[in-house]
Amino acid sequence: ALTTTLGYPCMGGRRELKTALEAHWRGDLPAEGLTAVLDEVEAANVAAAAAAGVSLVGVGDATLWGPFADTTTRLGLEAPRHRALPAGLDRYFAAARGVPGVAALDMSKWLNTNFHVLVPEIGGEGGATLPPPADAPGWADLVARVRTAQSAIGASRVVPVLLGPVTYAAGCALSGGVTVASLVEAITPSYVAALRALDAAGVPEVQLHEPALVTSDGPALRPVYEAAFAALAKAELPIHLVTYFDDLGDAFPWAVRLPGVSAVGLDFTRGDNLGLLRTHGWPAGVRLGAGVVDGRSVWAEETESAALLDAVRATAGAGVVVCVQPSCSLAHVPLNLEAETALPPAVKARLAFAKQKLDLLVRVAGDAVGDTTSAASTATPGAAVVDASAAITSAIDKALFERAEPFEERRPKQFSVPGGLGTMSIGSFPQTPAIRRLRALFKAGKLPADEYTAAMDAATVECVRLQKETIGLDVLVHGELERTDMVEFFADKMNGVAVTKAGWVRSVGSLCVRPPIIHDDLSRRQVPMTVREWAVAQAAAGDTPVKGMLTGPTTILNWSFPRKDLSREAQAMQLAAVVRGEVADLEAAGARIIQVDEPALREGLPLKRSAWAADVEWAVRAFRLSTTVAAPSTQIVTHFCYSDFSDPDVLAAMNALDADVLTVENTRSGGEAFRALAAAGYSRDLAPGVFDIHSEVVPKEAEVAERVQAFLAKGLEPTRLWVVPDCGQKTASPDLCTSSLKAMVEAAGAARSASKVKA
Ligand code: THG
Ligand code: ZN
Repeated sequence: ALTTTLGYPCMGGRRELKTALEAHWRGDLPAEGLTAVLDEVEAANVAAAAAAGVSLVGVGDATLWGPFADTTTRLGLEAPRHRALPAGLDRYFAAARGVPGVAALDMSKWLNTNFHVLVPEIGGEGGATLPPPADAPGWADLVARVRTAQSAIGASRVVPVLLGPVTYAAGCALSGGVTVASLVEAITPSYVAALRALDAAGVPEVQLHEPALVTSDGPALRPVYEAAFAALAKAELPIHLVTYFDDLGDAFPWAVRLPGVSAVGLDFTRGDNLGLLRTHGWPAGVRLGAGVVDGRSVWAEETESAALLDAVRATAGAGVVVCVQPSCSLAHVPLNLEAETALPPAVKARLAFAKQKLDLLVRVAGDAVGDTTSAASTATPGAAVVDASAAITSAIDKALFERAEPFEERRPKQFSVPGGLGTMSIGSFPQTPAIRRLRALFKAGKLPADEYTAAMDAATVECVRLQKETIGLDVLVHGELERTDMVEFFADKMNGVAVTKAGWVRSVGSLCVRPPIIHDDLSRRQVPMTVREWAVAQAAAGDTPVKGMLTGPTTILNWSFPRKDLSREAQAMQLAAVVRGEVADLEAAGARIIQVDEPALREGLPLKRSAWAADVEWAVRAFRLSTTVAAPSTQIVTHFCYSDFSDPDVLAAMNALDADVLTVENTRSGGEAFRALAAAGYSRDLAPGVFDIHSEVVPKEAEVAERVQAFLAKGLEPTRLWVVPDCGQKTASPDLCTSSLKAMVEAAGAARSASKVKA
C-alpha cells in the first residue's frame, strides 16, 4: 500500500543543528554555514525515508526554530519591532530569542508536546498589521528545498509539508480586532501562491497540517476552514489535510469533506477516529491517511499497527484508498535506536525510534497489500491497557491522600520568616561550564567517582555560602549542580525506566531533552535519591533551612515516554509512591521544607477541554500521594511555570494539591498567575515570581518592591506572601543570577520594614 511521512527529527545524528545554531548565535558561524547544516540534515532525512521505501516523502519540515517562525517569515508577519531589524536570520532569531532592547515573541507548547513554538503577534499596538506586506519573502525557500529533494529521489515522491493557515492563525496572539477568520482570509492568498509554485515545481500533492481541527476549538472553526479551503482549491493541487494527537470529534463529518482536499490523515493511535469513521463513513474519492504507526511512542508495535490498519480498512470499506502513515511527525521521538549501546537488551528489542519507525511503516503497509478482505480485527491497540484506576484507588488507603492536619492547623508549626515576605529561589543555580565539564569527565570515565563527588560537594557548599552570605536568602537550596535534567536525573535512579545516551528530542530552539523510557513497574533503585546532596548543603547552611528538591509524578510522566500496557494514571501513582518515599527520607534526614515541582501538570492535559477534569483529578491525587507523608511541621512547596492559569479546572487543582506554599511564574506573563489565583481565592501561602529569569537584565530593586507592594495591596497578608524569582536559574549566568537575587532580597527587606511600620 501507499505510505507517506509527515515530518522527521531535524537536529541530526550528532545534533549538528544544535551545534550550528549555537555557533551562529555566538557569532562563530555565518548564516550560510547554518543553513547549509539544515540542508544537510534534510537531505539525510529524505535519503533515509526513500531508502526505507516510503512512497511519498514529507519534505520541508526541517527548521531552525519551528513552523510558526518559518511561516511568519514567509508571510512577512513579523511584529514591527522585529521587522525593524534587517531581513534574514537576524530578524528571524530576534523574534525567537530577542536582542537587547527588543523582546522576543512569547512561546507556547506545540499542543500537548514538549516542543515549544513561537506565538506570533498580529494586530493591535505591537503586532503585525494586515494585510501582509506585498514584498514578503514568500515560499521560495520551501520550493528550493523541494527541488533539491526532487533531484535526489524523483519528483513523484516529494511532498511539501506546510503548517496549515487555520492552525497557524489559531496559534497567534491576536489583538486590535483581528480574528482567526480575518487573519486566515488575509494569509490565504499567500498559501494559494505557495500551492501554485509547488505545483509548478511538479509535486504530486501538498500536506497542510491542521491539528487545530482536533482541539476543542475545531468544530467552531468550520466556516473559517470552509472559506479557506474553497480558496485553496482554486490552485488545483491535491491537498493532504493532516490531523493528529486526537480524533476529529464533532468536526469529523465536514472536516473530511473540505474543498480541494484529496486525502485526509487521521491519527488512529489517539482518540476514537475509528469509531467516528464507523459512524460517519468516508467520502468517495478521498484517500484515507491511516495514522497507525504511533509517532509519539518509542515502542515497536508492529502487530498492533497492522491490526489497527486492518480495522481501518475493514471499517472504511473496500472502495477507499488507504495510505499508511505515522500518526504524526516523527520529530517527537529520538532519531535512531542504533545509537543506543547501553540500553537493557530486553528493552531495546521492543523499541523503535524514528529511523526504525520508517522501516516498520513500510513493513506494515507491505503486509497489508491486497489484504482488504480480512475481517476487522478486534485487537485494537489500547485493548491491552490495564485500566488500573479503580483497582488503584481502592487499593490505596484513602488516608494516604490527606495530610495529618488541615492547612490552618499545620501552618503555624512550619518554618516562617518573622514579618513574612520570606525570600527563596526556585531551586536550580547556574550550571557553569566548569560544572558541566566535571560531569562530562565523570560520565566519560575520566574522573574517579570519589573525586567527582568531592568536587561537586565543594561546588554545592560554595553555592550555599553564596546564598547565605552574599545574597542573604531566608530559605536555601543545594543548587541542583549534580542534575542534568529534572526528570532524567530521577529516572536514572529508578527501576522500571531506562535513560538513553543519544535519544534527543527537540524542546526549545537548540535545546533538547532525552525523555526517559518507562518500561516496567517503577520504584527507587537508589534509596534515597537526593538526601546526600541535601545533607551536604544543610551542613554548610547551619541554622538556615535548605529545601529538599523533587520533581512531581505527573511531570516525570509527561516528560517521559510512558508504557502503553498500563494507564497513565497507574504510572503516575507508581511515580507518586517513589516521590513519597523520597519525601519521607528527606524529612527523616531533617529537611523542614520540601519542594515538589509540577511544571508539566497542565501541558499533559488532553486537547479537548471536556476531557480535562478526569486527568486533573488523578494528577492532583498523585501529587497528594507524593506529599501527604510529610509531618504537619514539614512545609510542602510546589512550583508551576509557563502555564495558562485561566482555566477553572487548573485553578481548582492548585488549591486541591493542598501544598503549603505555591510558587508560580508571574512576571513573564504580566501578573496573570497572581490575578487568577487571587480571583479564585487561593487560600495558602503564595509565592508569585517577582522577576523573569530569562531576562538578561538585572531587575531594579524598586521594580521588585513595586510588585511586592501590588501583591500586598490586594489584601494578601505579608506572612502568607513569599518573594521568589519566576523559575529556576539553571541557564542564567552566575553574575546575573547573584545580582538579581540580591536585588530581590533587598526589595523584600525594605517591604518588610515598611509593612512593620504600618502595622
Ligand atoms: N526538562 C524537560 N523538559 C522541559 C524542561 C526541562 N521542558 C520545558 C522546559 N524545561 C524548557 N525546556 C528545556 C529543554 C532542555 C533544556 C532546557 C530547557 C536544556 N537542554 C540541554 C541542551 O540541549 O543542551 C541538555 C540538558 C542535558 O544535558 O540533559 O538545557 O527542564 N525534560
Ligand atoms: Zn519553573
